[in-house]
Amino acid sequence: MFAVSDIAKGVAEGNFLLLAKTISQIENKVDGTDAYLAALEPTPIPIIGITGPPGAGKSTLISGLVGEWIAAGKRVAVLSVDPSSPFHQGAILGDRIRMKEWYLHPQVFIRSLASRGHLGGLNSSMIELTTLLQSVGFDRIVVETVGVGQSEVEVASLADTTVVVLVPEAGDEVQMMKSGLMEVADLFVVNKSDRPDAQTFINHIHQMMMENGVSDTLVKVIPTIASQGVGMTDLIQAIDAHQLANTELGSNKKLILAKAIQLIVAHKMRQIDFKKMEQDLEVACAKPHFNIFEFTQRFI
Ligand SMILES: Nc1nc2c(ncn2[C@@H]2O[C@H](COP(=O)(O)OP(=O)(O)O)[C@@H](O)[C@H]2O)c(=O)[nH]1
Ligand SMILES: [Mg+2]
Repeated sequence: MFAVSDIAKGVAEGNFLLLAKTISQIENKVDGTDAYLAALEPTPIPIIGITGPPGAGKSTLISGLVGEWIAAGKRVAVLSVDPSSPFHQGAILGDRIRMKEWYLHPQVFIRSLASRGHLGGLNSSMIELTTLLQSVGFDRIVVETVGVGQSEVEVASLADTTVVVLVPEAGDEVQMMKSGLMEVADLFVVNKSDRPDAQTFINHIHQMMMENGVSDTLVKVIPTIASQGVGMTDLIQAIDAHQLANTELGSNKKLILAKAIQLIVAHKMRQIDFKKMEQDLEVACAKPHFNIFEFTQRFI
């Protein structure tokens, strides 16, 4: 694996080749990955998670944020995770078009990741990859995920600030309740606010927040028109304010604890021989009175 200092040197010069290779190595868990990760010296750069339904304008929004950040001299990394679906290629192509002006910019690293069949939709190496990005000189780290399945909940357990992007459309309010978005959102963005029903929708979110005991001094609702670059400054201010509050409240410690547990569970899972489990099950099931507790004990 490559020396972190060489990767950081490349990042400083706008050459992301070694970084890209290292990301692939980590995703593939090549030999030595655990030791490599354990030797990283990450900076506590907050991770910004952007989630929401497909087509809400997440990539367009990120493109706008990137524009503001690089103008301020920041280096930005964007990881976008798409569910592995027949539309995966299409989604990546779409993102490429949306973020095209940044693909070759020396201050911007963009990488699309497959979700690799991981249950909730997030790539299973996200904690590893974001920690790598925190160690090689980026100032802003963004993770884009499509809000399907459990991915909002997962991104909330990864990101210091979770931004939920919605669009003013009838029926969304019902969806929002179902998927528990109230619990995961640190900020709501109502994108496509050029639509006539935007204000009604914003009012609705405020009302739902009240019903769910979510304080609107903590969780802001920001209207944007990403395709016109409207609202980017407000959003950046809200993100910065949330991260400041987060540190003051000590919420970042809770997040670290949750990530530690996640990593330990993942590590334990890797030790289980699922092939053998399947074979043993054949035998165990053939006997009368199969007991699942007795059976699982052998694998714990
Ligand atoms: N009318 C309008 N269209 C937008 C806005 N933001 C994004 N779009 C369009 O919505 C479509 C989906 O955007 P995209 O960023 O790919 O959404 P994502 O799937 O959430 O990443 C694109 O055609 C964008 O041009 C907006 O504020 N207003
Ligand atoms: Mg997108």
